[in-house]
Amino acid sequence: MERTNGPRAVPRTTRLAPPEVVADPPLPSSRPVTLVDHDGTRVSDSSFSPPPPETLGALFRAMVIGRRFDLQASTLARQGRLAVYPSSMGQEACQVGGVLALSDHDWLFPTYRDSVAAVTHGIGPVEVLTLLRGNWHCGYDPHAHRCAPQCTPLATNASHAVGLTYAARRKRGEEGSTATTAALVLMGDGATSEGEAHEAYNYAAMWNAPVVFLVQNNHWAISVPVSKQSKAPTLAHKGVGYGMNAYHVDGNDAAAVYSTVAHALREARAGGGPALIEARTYRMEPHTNADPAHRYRDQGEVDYWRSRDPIERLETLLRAEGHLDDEVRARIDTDAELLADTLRQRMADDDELDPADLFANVYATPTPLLQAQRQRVARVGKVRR
Ligand SMILES: Cc1ncc(C[n+]2csc(CCOP(=O)(O)OP(=O)(O)O)c2C)c(N)n1
Repeated sequence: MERTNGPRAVPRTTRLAPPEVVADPPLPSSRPVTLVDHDGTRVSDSSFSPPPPETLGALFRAMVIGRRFDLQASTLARQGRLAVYPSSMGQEACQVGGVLALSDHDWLFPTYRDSVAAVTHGIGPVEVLTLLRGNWHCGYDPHAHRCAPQCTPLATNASHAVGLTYAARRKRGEEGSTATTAALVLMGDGATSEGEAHEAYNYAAMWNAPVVFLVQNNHWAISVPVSKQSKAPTLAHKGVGYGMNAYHVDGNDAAAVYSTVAHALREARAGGGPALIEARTYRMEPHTNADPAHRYRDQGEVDYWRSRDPIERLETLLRAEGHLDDEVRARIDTDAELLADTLRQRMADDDELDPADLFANVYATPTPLLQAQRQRVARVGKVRR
């Protein structure tokens, strides 16, 4: 008689195979990769070699120029010339280290926080700030610069990068080109909690997309500390869960960020899969010029990170090793001042902007709601570009 209760007898041929033995994936270390300590001394690392002196010099120069640009942009926001500005002061090692590791075929996918990265990528400072002036377009040609528009919705740039590299691989097959297009996605600690980040990580791993996600863990998502966002031992562990290469790096050490991103991009281009890099750094300024940061974080915390300044750290090393002196430093400062002067001048001289343009290219036939919004904005009048 047939059994009605209990497990069905499985015919011998369809029994489940014994569990496959899989190699343990390498877990990111709780000690971040560091090549230059916060006092400017070298640290040896068994996995990553430090960049050569000329690259260290280029990283330093780009950080000094980036900080001057950032300070000028913050001032322009206070003067009302920009609608808003999210400063990346203190995060220069990430902004610059990631971008200088890109090759000519690669793409950059920045967020609103990553204006210094975009300037380092070679986009004009005025063009980078176009969106933040309230213009309807991003200010530069993404294709010409291989740089996506700065993204405000969190983590959407991560999916765009996966899609772009996947499409580039298909096109490469059709066009017979041999170069692999890789992408660097910049994102914050808070963005790693977004559903879209997880979809992007999953597809990147499934499709073996050559994408490197550089998570700038600056400790705060507006007023929410990272400890209230994630239970993972490090944010890099999130990459392991998706089957990605994952690294945890000192985000105020430009040499370490550069070497790790360059390594991850090389691996990704060679078919080794995507990577998630957590770079631990700090947001020195409020979330934007409109955010009262003193209401949710201690000055002591800010001072601690100020003593870990990424620019001073590399300067100490370069001077100690004879690659930087007062003369070279003064030349870099002059170039940085020139950039700030040009930016100020262009912001003062450029035509006024009509905010009604924001509505011009949305729909062929605008909805009643958009029409009402347009009329309300028109009452405010023109603003300076
Ligand atoms: C999809 C989405 N949800 C919410 C917001 C609102 N928002 C803007 S910035 C921000 C915090 C982001 O923090 P983090 O990712 O750590 O980046 P950071 O600003 O520190 O660079 C939030 C929640 C948004 N822009 N997009």
